Parts: sequence; C-alpha cells; structure tokens
Amino acid sequence: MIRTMNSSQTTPPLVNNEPMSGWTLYSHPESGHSYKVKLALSVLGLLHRDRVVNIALPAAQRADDFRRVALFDEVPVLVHDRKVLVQSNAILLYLAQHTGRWGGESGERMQETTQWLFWEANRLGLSLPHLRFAKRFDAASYPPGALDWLRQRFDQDIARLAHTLGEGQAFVLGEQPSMADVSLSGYLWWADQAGLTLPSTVRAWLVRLSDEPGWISPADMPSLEK
Ligand SMILES: N[C@@H](CCC(=O)N[C@@H](CS)C(=O)NCC(=O)O)C(=O)O
Repeated sequence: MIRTMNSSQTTPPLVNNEPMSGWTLYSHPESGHSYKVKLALSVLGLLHRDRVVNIALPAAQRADDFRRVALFDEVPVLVHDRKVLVQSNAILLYLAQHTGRWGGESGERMQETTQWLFWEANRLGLSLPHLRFAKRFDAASYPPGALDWLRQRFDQDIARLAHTLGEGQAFVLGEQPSMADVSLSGYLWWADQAGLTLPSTVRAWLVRLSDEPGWISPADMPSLEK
C-alpha cells in the first residue's frame, strides 16, 4: 500500500521560487540513488520542490518533515501530492507509469524496464555504490574480503551492461531511452570516484543519454546549504 501524509503534516517550503507543483524530492547531493530520481523528474519536465536532507546526522536528528515520510530512513523520498514514494527504482517505475513515458509507453516496455530495475538494485546498484563509498568515504567500515567480492561483482555487472549496449542499440531497451537508462547510469558518472574505468560502449551510452533533453549531471544536485 502507498503511504499518504496525514493532514497535520506540513508542506516543505518552496525553494528557488519554483512554481507550485505536487512533487517534493528529498535527496542528498552525494547520493546516486537520489540523483536517479532527480534525473527522472528533470527529463520528464516535472517541476518539483527540493528538500536536501543531512544524512550525515543520525536518523533521529534529521529534519522532522523527512522523518515523517522516510519509511526506511533513506533518501530519496518523493512525495506526489499526498502519496509518499520510497526506493529509487520503485519511484522511477511510478514516474514511468504516471507519465506513460521513459518505459511507461506500453505494458511490454514497462515489463522490460522493471526487469532491468530489479537487476540494477541487486547488481550494479549494489556493487558500484559500495566501491565508491569505500574509496571516497570509509573503506575501514567493510570487513576483509568484502571489497574484493564487490569488485568481482562490479566487473561482471559492467560486462553484462556493456554486452547489451554493444548489440548496436542506442539505449538499454533499444532506440528510445527509459528508466532503465536513468537507473543504470545513476552511479556510473562517479565511476572514477570508485577508482574504476568504464568500457567504451558504456561511456558512449552515457554521452548519448546526456544529450537527451532535460538531462542533468550529478553535479547539478541541490546542495545541502540550500
Ligand atoms: N535501495 C535504496 C537505497 C537508498 C540509500 O542507500 N540511501 C542512502 C544514501 S545513497 C541513505 O539515505 N543513507 C542514509 C542512512 O541509511 O541513514 C534506494 O534505491 O532508494
């Protein structure tokens, strides 16, 4: 069941004088999972409020409005009108279905997009964020052998993606981009921060994706000071 906010909950403030709309994104600039949702909203042209959450604080000390909606104490959270949506890939599927675009054009495209998003959550969306977190923030928090295991997984994951992209198609599902591209690309822009080099097919696909109208870079994520 999708959670809803109760009427005593306050609406987050508008930022950047954005026009009123029914979308509020709770995010953090170092979170690739948040970036996926920000990117999806941007390519779909959905105006939204940004609420940046200080996830460096213990969960109990984070902003009250975030704590009320964050089912798993994690960013991203997207609130659409009164509906609370969590888990980046679940949010991407909601957006595709809601707009009928970026994978939501047909039942078949929706099914293919869903398959890739489940794969991403279990494979590339697991191996790469941990390798980046270890190198950029805290390698000591991983038990011995964990990073080697993640590196092996990443090598398999990126080979799988490169194989698909090497079949001559522009995007993961074919000639049209979908939420599969949004999700899979989320952390790949930060591959260098994980000390990783990407195959040329993957780099070329990232460039193609960045040419799509509305595309934004992870560097465009709203900052914590906002
Ligand atoms: N599976 C989740 C992962 C979300 C996640 O790991 N969020 C991290 C930032 S990237 C977070 O909020 N961490 C704060 C915490 O766990 O306290 C998704 O896809 O949305």
